[in-house]
Amino acid sequence: MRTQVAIIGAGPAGMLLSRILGRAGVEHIVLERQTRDHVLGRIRAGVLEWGTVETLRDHGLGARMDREGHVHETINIAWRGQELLSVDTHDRVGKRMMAYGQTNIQEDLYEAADASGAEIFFEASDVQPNGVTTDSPWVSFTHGGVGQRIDCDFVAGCDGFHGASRLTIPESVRREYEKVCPFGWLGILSETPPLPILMYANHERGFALCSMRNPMLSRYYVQCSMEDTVDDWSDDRFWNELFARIPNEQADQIQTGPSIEKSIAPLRSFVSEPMRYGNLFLAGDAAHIVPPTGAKGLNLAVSDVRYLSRAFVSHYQGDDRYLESYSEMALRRVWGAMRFSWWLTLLLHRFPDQTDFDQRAQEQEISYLAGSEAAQIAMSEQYVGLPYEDQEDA
Ligand code: FAS
Ligand code: PHB
Repeated sequence: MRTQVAIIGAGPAGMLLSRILGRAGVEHIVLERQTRDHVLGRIRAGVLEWGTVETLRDHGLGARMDREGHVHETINIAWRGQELLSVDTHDRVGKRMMAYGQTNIQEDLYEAADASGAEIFFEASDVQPNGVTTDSPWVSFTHGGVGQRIDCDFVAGCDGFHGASRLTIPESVRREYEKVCPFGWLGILSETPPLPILMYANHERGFALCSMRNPMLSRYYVQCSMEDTVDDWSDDRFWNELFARIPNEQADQIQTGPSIEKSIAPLRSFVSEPMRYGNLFLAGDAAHIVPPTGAKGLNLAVSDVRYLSRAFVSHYQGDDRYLESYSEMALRRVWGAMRFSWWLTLLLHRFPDQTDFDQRAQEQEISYLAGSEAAQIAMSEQYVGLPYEDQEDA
């Protein structure tokens, strides 16, 4: 087979890239290791930066989000057991956030791909980029037991943290940065009305988070040990721990119910530089992982794809300046999100070696946030998403 861009991975990054390239008339083929249903079965992100909302709308992917999504006006931080800091991001920086699950976005992306006839190979195995430092790279893979080859101009590695693309870049070229958190997030979904606000909690027992997916689907998290398994956490234990970490006023608003999904996610910060090697370009989790505290993972995949799709489309219009600048431009935003996510993770979690001094210092920083408009503007502009560099160019 022959195409212009071979996309590895049919998660949010790969499928948004497919959508944007398809609408721009750039030929591409998508290769996905799992089945479509397996990808759709993942429970991941839930909060969208406003730039992500606008990007989805710009590419005809906003209708269901605008019908079913929930616009958040405030970020809320519970602390000292009963205190609640509420920051109105629209009041502070003129932007809001959208609660709309990654699972829904994935469904919308696949529905749009079906409608446009995008070529996707699910259950593609042994996917391997080849010749990426030549002008005629190709991707080899197996599908239905048959060896296949796609000759292309570019390979887009959108295959997540465990994918093959990043490892195609020689170790001598790759610079990797990693910081692993000594705890995880135990998350549940329950078919109950959610707390109307997005609320994080700093508590001496540990972090908690109250979020949503829709008016009858709640998403809650509590910080847990990485030694824990979901079997250690009955629903009763989960609800009791959540209520122990949040103010009574909000706890009284929460309707409990059986969990329909329960999982423990590790927290890590990871960046692999550069995000380009010859004609191989990385986007999304293939190049970076952020702790979910700042709700940046999915949003960074979107910003990478905005920059990368513009680079490919411009190339076929005879302009290679965005190909040349892609890695540096994407990494500027990645590191900005990395720093913000790490700052919020340090502020809200109970680290194993934490002392009473550390706890008081965290509470003091939240108290400072509560009293400082400048501090709230700084937090808001990063949480809702800084402007994209392509918007400044426009
Ligand atoms: P993805 O990992 O989503 O997609 C990569 C795709 O490539 C997958 O479908 C995979 O099957 C496929 N693939 C892998 N190797 C391949 C190969 N060799 N050949 C072909 N295909 C291959 N972010 C948030 O903002 N908030 C959250 O709360 C949050 N929670 C998360 C919880 C978990 C357990 C995980 C793992 C991540 C979470 N994230 C969260 C981050 C997550 O949302 C990612 O940022 C987002 O999925 C990134 O999208 P992609 O880059 O497309 O990577
Ligand atoms: C979620 O709704 O899953 C969510 C919200 C905010 C975060 C992380 C996850 O920071």
